[in-house]
Amino acid sequence: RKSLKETLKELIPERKEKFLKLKKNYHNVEIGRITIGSVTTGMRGNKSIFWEGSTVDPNKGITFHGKTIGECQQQLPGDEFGYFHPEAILWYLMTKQIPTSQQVQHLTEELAERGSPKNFPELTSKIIDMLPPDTHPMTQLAIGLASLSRNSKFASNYQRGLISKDHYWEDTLEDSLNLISFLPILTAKIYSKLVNGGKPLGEFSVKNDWTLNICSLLGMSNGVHSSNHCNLNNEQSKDFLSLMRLYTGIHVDHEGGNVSAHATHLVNSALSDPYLSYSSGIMGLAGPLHGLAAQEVVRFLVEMNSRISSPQNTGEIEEYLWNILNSKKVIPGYGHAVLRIPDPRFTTMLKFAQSRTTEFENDENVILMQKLSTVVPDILKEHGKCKNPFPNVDSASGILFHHFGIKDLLFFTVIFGCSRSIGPLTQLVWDRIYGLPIERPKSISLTTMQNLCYQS
Ligand code: FCX
Repeated sequence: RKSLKETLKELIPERKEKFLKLKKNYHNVEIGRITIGSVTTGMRGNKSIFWEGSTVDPNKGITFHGKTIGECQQQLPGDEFGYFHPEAILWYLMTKQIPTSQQVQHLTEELAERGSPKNFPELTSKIIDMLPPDTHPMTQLAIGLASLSRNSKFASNYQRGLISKDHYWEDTLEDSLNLISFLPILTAKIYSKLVNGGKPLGEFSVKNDWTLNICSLLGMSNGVHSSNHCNLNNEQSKDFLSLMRLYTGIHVDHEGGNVSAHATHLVNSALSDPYLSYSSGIMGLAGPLHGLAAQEVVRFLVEMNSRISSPQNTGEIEEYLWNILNSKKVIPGYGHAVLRIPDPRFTTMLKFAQSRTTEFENDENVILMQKLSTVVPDILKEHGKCKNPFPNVDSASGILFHHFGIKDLLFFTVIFGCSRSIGPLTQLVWDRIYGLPIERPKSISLTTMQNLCYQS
């Protein structure tokens, strides 16, 4: 049974050779144009970031090494509901090969061992415990991740001059797998501060897979309701585990240009270790226009339901939405910088809700979420500014977690942050394998742009 690292070792020579050949022989082949528009509207469409794990096609949505979410659900080993484990897509993103169930099991056991309490750094626990309880959970996550840098194999070996460029990838992989494996305990520490005065909500077990450990440590898997904040019956805790598996499986990557991926990749290009790099990614994910939209959507739905008579009342809903738009606010959960269709991650989450009607039929927030997905696009089209009037990934996720008892709005993006570690950290390993240099694009001033315009 070859480990992920041993499998990578065999793949690297051929792939590295292909990369170096392209880099050497095709240095000057043009990829695309950079215009004043690109520079003044957030580098939209500038194909200038090297990224392999996934691509977002405006009209197809996300594909992971070319496979859609549906194809991944069919082809990757998964649970009885067809939801692949994050460990399965981690293997797939890292190797571009569909893992066998044994390989997934092997990686699952490896992550559980790496992430067990005996290996979780005491300093990070103390730092999180010391933070004021009203510190935003995403700030806590960023601080926790940065504090783990003390444990970075890459940083210590690099400082001691013990690794050469050809071996950067190995310590980057080591740190990345440890970071991913530490997330269940780190996430649960942050959550238990929010809802349980910092007292543990559940147990970690090396026998659990990564997702089950997250659920168990959040006190959301059956048998460990050590707090009164959630009272799921067995059926519901199975549903919650499926939701967490589905959610964390499809949020792992969304090509390289989104803020969290881009920041992680950029910071690591300076050889900051994976903990510092992903901590930077999390600081970007904490932005309301990016990952924090997950919490903004839940706040929006709960507040809207408190203002309208029923989640089915189209007239009231339309009036409410126009007020939002006319006061120059955004409707969270809608729009996307690349997508021009409903986000397939949204439709996958919606399908989860629709396949469990009895569970959700009395949840007004879930009903409103579904209703909005039929009303908002036409309003945004009429409003005429938003290039993508359709629901994005954040439209459905938070409200489903909220339904099962994760009521604290500020926490949703932390779960997003658990999943989003997998894609960007995979890219860091390959960035170091390919020996990508520090990133240093040119900047340009308004004067220079004006001169360009008035000359031409
Ligand atoms: N509601 C209201 N107005 C919106 C809007 C929305 N949901 N989405 C875009 N617009 C507006 C923009 O504010 C902009 O107006 P402006 O010119 O006055 O500033 C105009 O439409 C053009 O924006 P557009 O080019 O379509 O979108 P951008 O690429 O600039 O921004 C995001 C994309 C996602 C940031 C934007 O659609 C938005 O703010 N959505 C709401 C927040 C959200 O859901 N973010 C999650 C993002 C995604 F899921 C992810 O993190 O991957």
